[in-house]
Amino acid sequence: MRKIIFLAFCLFFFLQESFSQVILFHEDFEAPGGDDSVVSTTLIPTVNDWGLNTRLYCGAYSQVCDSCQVKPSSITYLTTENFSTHGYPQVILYFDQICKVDFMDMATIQVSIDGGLTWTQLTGQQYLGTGQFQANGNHFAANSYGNLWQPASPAALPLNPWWRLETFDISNLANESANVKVRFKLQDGGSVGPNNNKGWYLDNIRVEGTGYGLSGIVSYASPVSQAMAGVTVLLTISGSTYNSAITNNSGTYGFTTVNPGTNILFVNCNKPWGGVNSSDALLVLKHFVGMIQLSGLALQAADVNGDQVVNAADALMILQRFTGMINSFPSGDWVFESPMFTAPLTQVANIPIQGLCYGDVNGSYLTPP
Ligand SMILES: [Ca+2]
Ligand SMILES: [Ca+2]
Ligand SMILES: [Ca+2]
Ligand SMILES: [Ca+2]
Repeated sequence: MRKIIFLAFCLFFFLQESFSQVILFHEDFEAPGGDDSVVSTTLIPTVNDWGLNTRLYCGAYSQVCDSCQVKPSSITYLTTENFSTHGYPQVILYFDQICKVDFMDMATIQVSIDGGLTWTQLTGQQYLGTGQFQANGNHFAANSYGNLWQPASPAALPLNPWWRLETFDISNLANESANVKVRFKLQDGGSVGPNNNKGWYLDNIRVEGTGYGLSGIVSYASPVSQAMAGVTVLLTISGSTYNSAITNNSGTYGFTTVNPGTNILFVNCNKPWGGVNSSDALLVLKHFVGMIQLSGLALQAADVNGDQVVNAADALMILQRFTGMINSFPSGDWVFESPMFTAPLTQVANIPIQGLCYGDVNGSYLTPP
């Protein structure tokens, strides 16, 4: 249920924001799932493990975090389940933390791209936050935010205003990998044990990927194709539009991120209809009697009555509209290609889209700007 609610939440934001990242991993420790997508392990098992904590939490809907106090002469890990970053050249790790840990103990973060066999420690090279991290030797401690975490008072009890959001760009370590894990490593150092410090608190661990972008030119399928500015390109999955873009003066549309799944592009165009005369009707008749073979977009544009076949009825209707006997087609005014592709994309994609006015089988229309 937690995941369903979360997916609905994500969908809401995909609809609200024009450029969204894709969430590749997420753990908020909330009920009913609790800490079900992370695993706690320790080198010397004791009762003092990573565990849910309901006294501290971060975020409006949060009621629980995960925490661990330094264990004497030991190392404790909180490790995420595997997730894939395939198709995402940019990968960002976020988490909220209170690191009320003695400076000589070591709270570090590591990334694996082989399902946990080997690990790479995150350093200042990846860190995008404002806490003291690299200067600490690439670990967090009670001194990471000046006096906020009261480094001079080891026994001070952490409070909810102490939460800080951390951001690491792990793209250079963990992009395009099928078996990525992140782990939080808490290691005893200096004097044995936590030195009265309450420990490390984590909430809202998430990894977001930015996929390969998609762009292309929308053009009118005339013999010399004409770029179409100001038309709307819709990005859809399963019939639902989750993003849209308007073509610029060069007819170019662009999307920075594409949601995973089978995507179909559609075009909305409100430009005036035109380009149709008896030459088009003649081409449709020639196609009907087998003298020529219309195909692709021209064939679609020929079916002006929208009955899925191209015959003399379409040719007649084209003549009727050209001569002003009718002023619309059952099919509508515009037809565009609707390219389909699968995401995540494996590289930057360029997908051109062509359109025609219904009836303009020979593409003679000079489209308005
Ligand atoms: Ca939480
Ligand atoms: Ca210690
Ligand atoms: Ca027809
Ligand atoms: Ca024409």
